Parts: sequence; C-alpha cells; structure tokens
Amino acid sequence: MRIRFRNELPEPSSIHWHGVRVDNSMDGVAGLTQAPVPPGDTFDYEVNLPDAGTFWYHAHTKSWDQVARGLYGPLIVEERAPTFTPEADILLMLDDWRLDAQGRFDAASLGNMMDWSHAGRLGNYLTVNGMTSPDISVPANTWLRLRLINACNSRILEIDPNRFSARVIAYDGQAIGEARELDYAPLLLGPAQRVDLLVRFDTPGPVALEELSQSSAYRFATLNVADNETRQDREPTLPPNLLPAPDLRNAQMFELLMEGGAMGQMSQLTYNGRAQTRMDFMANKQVWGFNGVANMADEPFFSVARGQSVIVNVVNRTSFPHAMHTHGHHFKLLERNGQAGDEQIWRDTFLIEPDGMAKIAFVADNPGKWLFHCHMLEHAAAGMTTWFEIT
Ligand SMILES: [Cu+2]
Repeated sequence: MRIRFRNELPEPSSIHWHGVRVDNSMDGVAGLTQAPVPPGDTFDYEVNLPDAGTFWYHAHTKSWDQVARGLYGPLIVEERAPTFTPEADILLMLDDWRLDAQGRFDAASLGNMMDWSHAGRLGNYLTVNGMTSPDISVPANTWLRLRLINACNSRILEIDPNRFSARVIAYDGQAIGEARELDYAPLLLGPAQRVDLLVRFDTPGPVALEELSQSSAYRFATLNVADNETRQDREPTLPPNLLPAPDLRNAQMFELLMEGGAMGQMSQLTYNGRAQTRMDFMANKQVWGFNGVANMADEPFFSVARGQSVIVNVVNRTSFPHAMHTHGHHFKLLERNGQAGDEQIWRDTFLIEPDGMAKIAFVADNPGKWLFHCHMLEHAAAGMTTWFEIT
C-alpha cells in the first residue's frame, strides 16, 4: 500500500498503521521511527501488508489530542479469496467523544490532569463510524462478519456477543480458525483492540447492538435484518495468517513493572534522565512509569537480535486497567494472573487489570525500534511509553 500523507494541520503529525507488521521506517512514530511531518509537508508511506484482517490507522504525534479529535480510520486487509460478500462484511468503528454542555467537541478539556492521572479521557457520546446509533441493513440467512474496532482514547468497551448469538472469529486482525462462542461475558474491548464476530440471523427484524460499560445498556447500532430467500448454510472460515511461533525454551525474559497514577503507591519516577520531584510531577505531567522511568528513555527497555524469542512479564502495580500495545509484532498471551492463556490467539494489544499480571511472548523478527506502550492515550502521554530494539 502506498499512501501519500499530506499534513494540512497547523501542527506536526504522522500516521501509525496499528497492528500491521510494517517495515520499521513506516511505523509512523514521531521521534522514534521518523521525524514528525511539519504543517504543509508530505510523507510517503509504503506499507507491506503481510496479514489479512481488521486493522486501523491513526495519528501518532500528540495522539491523545489528535486521535481524540478524530484522526483515525479503519484499515481492512482482505483475504486473498474473499470470504464474505460486501453486504455481509460490516464495519463498526466505535469512539466515545467528550462533548461539552452545548454538545460540541470539548477541546478545552484536552490534556486535563485529572484524566491523565486517572482512567484517561472518557467520552460521554458514543458513535459508530462517525454516526449516532446507525441502522445498518443486513441480509437474513447469510453469515455476517462484524468487525468491531475500539477507537476510544481510553474507554474499555463492553459487548456481549452471546446476546445476539455471535461468535468470535478474529482478535486484533488475526483469525483464530474455528469460530468460538464466548464462555464468559461481557467481552472487554480495550482501546485499539479489534474483534471480528460471525453471526447469521434467520428472522427479519431489528437486532440491537449494545455497549454495556455504563449502568444502563446503550444501543450503539441496530442491524436491520432484511428478508432474503437464499439461505447460506455453509459456515465460512477465515484462513489464519502465518505468524512465527515463539520458541519458549530459548526465549529471553524481561520484566516490565507498571507504576504510578492516582490512587496508587507514590512511586519515584525518572524523566528525561533525572529523578522527578513532587513539583516536576505537576509541571511535566509525567505520572506513570515503566520500571521507574516515565516516558521514552535513551536506552531501550530491551535489545535483542533479530529472530530471538522474547517473553515479557508485565506487572501492573497501579490502581487502573491498561491496554498494552506492541508495535510491529503480534504476541501470544502465555499467562494472565496465574491462568494459562490461549495458544490459538494472537494479539497486538492486551488488557491488564489493576494489580494484575500478564506474560506475553513473541518472536522479535522485525528489525528496528519499536514502541511498547499503554494505548490509553493519556497514560501513554503521561509516561506509559517505552521502546525495544531489534538489531
Ligand atoms: Cu494505561
């Protein structure tokens, strides 16, 4: 894919292709993989697309501000042989906007210290593909693919696929093989995460899709199932992409301690190579850290040779959940809070609960400098950002 990015904003920007295993120079991280593109300038992205699936792209310069304002979009990579017809392939990109009392985008609250030190910027108005609770026409008796993308800055969306008899076929753009019914509810979809659902409705009529993170369910879209004579019996299957399996016996292990934020233990954090004082905390707004460091350190979190398998043990010693994202790589979740993970599932973003732990593994097969950060964009800006290097 070749994209000429033309920056017509009054401020610098860059574009990240979330979940795509790109060449490092095209990853779009201003200050790490490229210089930010100045106003009026252009940048030519050339992106390899090794995996079919549901991805997205977004600004990766001042993301907490630019993504909150809507600088993002879906990036759908089709399978070599299409599995779903266009009318059965439904995109649902969700975002929670924060509106002020007049119902306008609340720009004044961007950068709010309360958001940065707590749960991030949570909106008060949910949209789907930029619309308010849209009605979407779908054919009856046809297997549908619902691609859900969480584009919220910080909200963890809650959805229960069992309420409308849907099953999961892919997480974070990676097909899991057999469609699976969830044996728990609700499904938590963290910021930047995607899930593809498979469902067929045999009776015409409306089907409500609801978000459940609030005290009452919110209908974010309605599927209007329309009469259709022909019945598709055979259930489609998505061919999984080919990703390298980590060699756990010979993996190098690293530990990442997440600290800081409100309502937790006060932690001593270094920022720009210097221990922060209480005054610095407020001035710099660097209130979160990884292994005692807030934001980008000069030295990488780890550096390994290309092809090395790595295991990262992440320990969350904060009072908040987080959505951790590895750039350039999908990983297996080996363990979460002492429970074994699922070997079939590849992810590029995982949720970790307060005081929880998660162990991930992947093959560091893509050379370059890669970001590893919380995708709650206020947390990332306020310190939860580090990087690793593959030589
Ligand atoms: Cu976070």
